Amino acid sequence: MLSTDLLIVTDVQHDFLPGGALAVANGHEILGPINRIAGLFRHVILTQDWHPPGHLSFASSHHGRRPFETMKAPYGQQILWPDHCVQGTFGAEISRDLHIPHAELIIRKGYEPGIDSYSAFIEADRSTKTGLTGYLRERGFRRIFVAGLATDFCVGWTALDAQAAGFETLLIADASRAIDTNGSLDVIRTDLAAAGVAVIDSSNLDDQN
Ligand code: VGL
Ligand code: ZN
Repeated sequence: MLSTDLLIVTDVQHDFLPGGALAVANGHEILGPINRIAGLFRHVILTQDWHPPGHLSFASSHHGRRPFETMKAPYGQQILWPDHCVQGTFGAEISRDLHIPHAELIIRKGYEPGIDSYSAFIEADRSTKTGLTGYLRERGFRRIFVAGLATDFCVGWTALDAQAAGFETLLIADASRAIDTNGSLDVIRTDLAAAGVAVIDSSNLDDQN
């Protein structure tokens, strides 16, 4: 891989893995591929979903609401989730089975009590920025590869925003798994294709220079 390539490993946290509060089906299957491809990249960063207790995205924060229902938030439609990735809890920790000692940055997101953030770049209100675009530009990265959990939310939205920020963006499908609620996987596939994000397989990386 080139020195201007970056891998973003998204939300490989206990709560998204089997046994976790918002377990992604077969989420653990990405660990092998991610650990392997991370070694191909000189530059890797991690993201970490990081919510305060009582976060707006939690169904438990709204009387009578159930997980996976949709609610109208001040900034638009919001899917309600089980409590997950609460700051400082075991579930919010990055999995110990992820072996990427050379990861250079962990970017946390979703810490605003009243705003969700699937994307590592811009929160769900679509105006609050995390600062990641500036960080990547200052460091001179050109090509951004995204993998992790979950394809139809944090991985997909991060890839869309990376592409929109002007980076050539590739999503590594076999190193990601989806939640797939109410057709969300089909929606993100359509959006990624429309935006020009390439969806590739991790085996393609061995052929990249
Ligand atoms: C995610 C739902 C809620 C994700 C985070 O990492 O894809 N999904 N919070
Ligand atoms: Zn979350």
